[in-house]
Amino acid sequence: MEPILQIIYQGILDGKHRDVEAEVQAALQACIPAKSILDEGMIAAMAEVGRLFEIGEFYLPEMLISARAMQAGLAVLRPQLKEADVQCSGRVAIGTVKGDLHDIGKNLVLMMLEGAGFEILDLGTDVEPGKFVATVKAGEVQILALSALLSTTMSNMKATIDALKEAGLRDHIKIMVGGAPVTEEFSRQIGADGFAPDASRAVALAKSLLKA
Ligand code: B1M
Repeated sequence: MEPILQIIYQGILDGKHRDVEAEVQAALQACIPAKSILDEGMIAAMAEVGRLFEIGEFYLPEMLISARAMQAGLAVLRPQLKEADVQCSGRVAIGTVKGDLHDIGKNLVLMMLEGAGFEILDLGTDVEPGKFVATVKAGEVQILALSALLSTTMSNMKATIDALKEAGLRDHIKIMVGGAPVTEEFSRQIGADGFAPDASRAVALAKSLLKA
């Protein structure tokens, strides 16, 4: 790994958000591709944070300060995630489902979609099924993108889809799902239109859903 990516990785583990911000900037200036910074420096660090939490070496405060450092680095990368000369590809409402406060993956998907020309309505985290329903009812988006990071909140993806069915709106919208515990099989079981395992495949999926 490039030494500067190692520094970013360590900065996220140590929760040094100002250093991460500065080093991501420096890496971009050194012409390191945004994708390498993201995958090798930043996402790899968050995976390690998760591992340390699992084995009891990190607690919630450490996870939180690492998350803050990750968000600081993402903010610097955001303009770099834009594809050249993109036109509006469609409109997407995105949110993390009810009970779930994780938003880093959701924000990354949002940024990549935005970079590919989608207009985004960010509903935030802990989004009640009723809020997704109201958004679809308003008729301004073509895709709902649901994120969940907890095995206990995945079921709220199904609750959201069921609420849309009850409101008679299921056929008015394409629904895509993702997040660490979510699988292709789960997405089929709950009646979503598609699943993407990561942010770049989320862009490809969103494009294909609008063609379908
Ligand atoms: Co939480 N947490 N956390 N956490 N946290 C996990 C998810 C966990 C796996 C850690 C662990 O035990 N190893 C575990 C879940 C276990 C499980 O249910 N299977 C866990 C737990 C248990 C918890 C709490 C319950 C802890 C507690 O309170 N005891 C608690 C729950 C709070 C709640 O939500 N109600 C909690 C809290 C937190 C923090 C608030 C401290 C913080 C979140 C801060 C924030 O998001 N602003 C946090 C963090 C940081 C993590 C880990 C360490 C990192 C998550 C992350 O940001 N990853 C995480 C461990 C891990 O994931 N290895 C963990 C980086 C991000 C880029 O990846 O989000 O997976 P990810 O997104 C990817 C893909 O999943 C995909 O694309 C993204 C980019 O490629 N993707 C989509 C995501 N959404 C998508 C949507 C799509 C398509 C693709 O289409 C719509």
